[in-house]
Amino acid sequence: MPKSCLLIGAPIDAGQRRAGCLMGPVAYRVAGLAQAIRDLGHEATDLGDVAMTPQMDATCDNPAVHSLAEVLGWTAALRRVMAEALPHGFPIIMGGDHSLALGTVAGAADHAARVGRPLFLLWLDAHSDFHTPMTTTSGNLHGTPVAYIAGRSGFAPFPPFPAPIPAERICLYGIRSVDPAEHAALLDHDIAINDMRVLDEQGVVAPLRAFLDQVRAANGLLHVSLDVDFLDPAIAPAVGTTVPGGTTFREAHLVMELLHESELVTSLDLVELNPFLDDRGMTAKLMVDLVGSLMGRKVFDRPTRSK
Ligand code: NNH
Ligand code: MN
Ligand code: MN
Ligand code: MN
Repeated sequence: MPKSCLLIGAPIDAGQRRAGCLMGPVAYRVAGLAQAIRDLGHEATDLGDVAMTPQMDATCDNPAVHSLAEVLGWTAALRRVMAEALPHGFPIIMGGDHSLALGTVAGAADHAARVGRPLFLLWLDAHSDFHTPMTTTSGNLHGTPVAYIAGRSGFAPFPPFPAPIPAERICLYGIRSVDPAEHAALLDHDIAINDMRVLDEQGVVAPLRAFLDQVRAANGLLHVSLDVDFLDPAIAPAVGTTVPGGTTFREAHLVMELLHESELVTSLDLVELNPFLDDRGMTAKLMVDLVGSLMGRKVFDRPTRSK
């Protein structure tokens, strides 16, 4: 089924400390994201970059937290943009660091409430991003969105998450870096944690299928948040927080192909691409290719044969 894709630039890098993520949307455009989608028979409209107004008087009790005014501004702006875009097509957010998901998933939750369907979240990432602004030691708010979305407390300067996603509807996938405070909190929540141990043992297909079956059974909406560091640093160097042992080229494409076949994905974030760290655009191009697989590109399209 052809989709109407809405490309939305979110040039945010306030959620971490290494400059460069704000060039992400430009890199996706240079790498030909819109055309790659059109080549697969879909529509793609580039809505340009979102504008943000910092919320200057916000404060947070944890002195480690930085750039709060900007992140709050982005959260409000992206929540609005996502909620407005969803009724019109398939939003693809071109980030920008992962703090953008504080807003995009809130907007998806607003939309889900409006249409009366449950929202599910697939988090493709090396990290669990389950800190609150009170537990983060790095002070980087890109490490907090899953906790916000799951309704953890400690987000005082942020508006309450519209309708927190119950733990059973959240799937962390590709995980291989969890801080002690996140680990302790995750033990209290029933979130599916498909860390690399699980994927090595069971393969990438079974755990993903199990989650997708749940989404289908509930007639749910599915937001996918794809962090570049989900991928192994050898194939995706353009990210500030590389963690060895990530998904391979083939595993990542297989995940995207399964997502395509499921026909369940309703919105997508592409996050953490830092083009300043890239090697001749290889990471940006790989991310575009992965979106291609998510949108239906196959290495070999087998006709169904009858005997
Ligand atoms: N857990 C670490 C922190 O909160 C790292 C988070 N970094 C990420 N998350 N890239 O995806 O600072
Ligand atoms: Mn409208
Ligand atoms: Mn992340
Ligand atoms: Mn990460």
